[in-house]
Amino acid sequence: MSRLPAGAFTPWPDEAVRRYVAEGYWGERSLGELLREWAARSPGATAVVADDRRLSYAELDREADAVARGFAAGGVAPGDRVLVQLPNCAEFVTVLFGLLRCAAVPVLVLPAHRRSEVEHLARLSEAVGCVVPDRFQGFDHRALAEQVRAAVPGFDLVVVVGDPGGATPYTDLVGATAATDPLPVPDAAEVALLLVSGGTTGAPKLIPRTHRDYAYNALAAARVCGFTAADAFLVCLPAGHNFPLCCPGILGTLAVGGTVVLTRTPTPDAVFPLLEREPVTVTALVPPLVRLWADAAGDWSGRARSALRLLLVGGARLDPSLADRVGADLGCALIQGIGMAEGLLAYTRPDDPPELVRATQGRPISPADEVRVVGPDGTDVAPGATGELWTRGPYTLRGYYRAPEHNARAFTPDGFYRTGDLVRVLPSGHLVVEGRIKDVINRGGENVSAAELEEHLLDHPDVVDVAVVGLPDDVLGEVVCAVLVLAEGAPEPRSKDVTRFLGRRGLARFKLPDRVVCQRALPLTAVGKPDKRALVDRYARAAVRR
Ligand code: OOB
Repeated sequence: MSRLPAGAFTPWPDEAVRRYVAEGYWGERSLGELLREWAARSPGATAVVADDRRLSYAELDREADAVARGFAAGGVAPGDRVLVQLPNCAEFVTVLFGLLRCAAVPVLVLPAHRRSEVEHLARLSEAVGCVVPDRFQGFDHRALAEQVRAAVPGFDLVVVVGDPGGATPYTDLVGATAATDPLPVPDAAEVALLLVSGGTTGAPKLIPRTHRDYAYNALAAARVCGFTAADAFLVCLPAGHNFPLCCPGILGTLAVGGTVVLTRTPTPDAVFPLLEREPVTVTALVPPLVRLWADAAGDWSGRARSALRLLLVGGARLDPSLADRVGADLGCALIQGIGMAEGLLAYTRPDDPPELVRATQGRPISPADEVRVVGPDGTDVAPGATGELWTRGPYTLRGYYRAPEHNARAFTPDGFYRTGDLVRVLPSGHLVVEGRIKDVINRGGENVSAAELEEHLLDHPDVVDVAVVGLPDDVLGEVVCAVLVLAEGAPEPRSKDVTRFLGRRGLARFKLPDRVVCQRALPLTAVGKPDKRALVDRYARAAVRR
């Protein structure tokens, strides 16, 4: 069931579909229809708060319809892909639901992505256009959108939230038509949206999520976290990321009738005054932000602090001593977990013993999640031993978007997703993340693919060989180190020169190396591959952050 190009979506096998439907994991309604139900249930309740905008459920419902009609009038057809690269603002939510409601497929590009990523994702998804802010954090997104429009055939529509320049203003889109023709209603089995993966190979991959699997993801996570209509969820991390979007995030909060509050900046100086005004009860953070908030909590007034009941932490390893500071300094309960845009989500439970909450990454949120822990030979390790996490289930993908070769490696023939994460499982079913075998650096919750960076660096005229590794860091967990081998006689570049080179190639800032070192040759392993472990050992001491 798909209006997408061939190879875009790998369906679950019939047997799994029957089971997930029969056992009630998958519903029949698309996300756009679900919003209609949520709005009918509590039309006057506050759905979205951001900047100077405050939308009730009825208003959100109406604006999403207006956006949908605007896109349809602008020529966006069912199944068309549209990049959404918005900061955390009310329009992120209205545009998301507007696209879902005209059966278009939002591609959730993050605001930090630059030309390299955006152009690649536009080509890969064959997008018909994008929705961007005018500027965000000093960066001109309108200019980037124009570059992509010039480079990618068929990418014609640029909608701008804010000052439109020569492009289509969001306000025109919303006011475009008063028509009441019925909007196309996608089937719940269709792909609703595409998420960007942290990736292990060269360029980022796209993850198709269907209406029914994503709706289930949101609701199951909301249940596990005890979300109710009384909750107000603060979106601190970029809204297009799976964690704040759906784990339970924006969708899980709306599903239970709560309020979604969005902030463009997650730092204490921006967030703490907001917490004074809005009685936020829960938010989701990556570990470096937990540390920042805990350090600043002394300045936090009792009023802001008293509302916050729960903090969700995931995306990267949370040090148990930092976990302790959630209660001590921030005065709220902690749920920690491991999640992935590909699907599987594990969380600790509110009634778990404190030791499990501080030192494990929780257990899968769905009874239908299947988890295997596997050794290098592909067989299950002994109970409690460490191995690679393989998983399948009602909200875990069966294939990346248009990536047949990668899919052949990333999935087993019986549909398990090989996560590349190393875990062990406690008798209680809780997972403990012990590391990873994929070549990714987790920089404070942002995943940087070593291969992607290496490909760019090899294009530097003076570089003949390169290895990108993660070095341990107290604050970010890991930082990015590029080890370069230079051409005979080439001058040793300064770190700045290398990051400028990568910046000019349009790479997101969070991927730029924190440290650049040069060697005459790379150490090799017994099979002749770059010995990354030796490089980490050599440079681990004296790691410096940008
Ligand atoms: C979520 O995360 P992604 O897709 O940006 O990244 C997923 C990857 C995981 O495969 C794992 O390598 C790493 O990030 N990760 C963790 C972790 N949580 C994620 N590594 C160590 N400890 C953890 N607690 O889409 C996502 C992240 C969190 C919650 C929900 C979704």
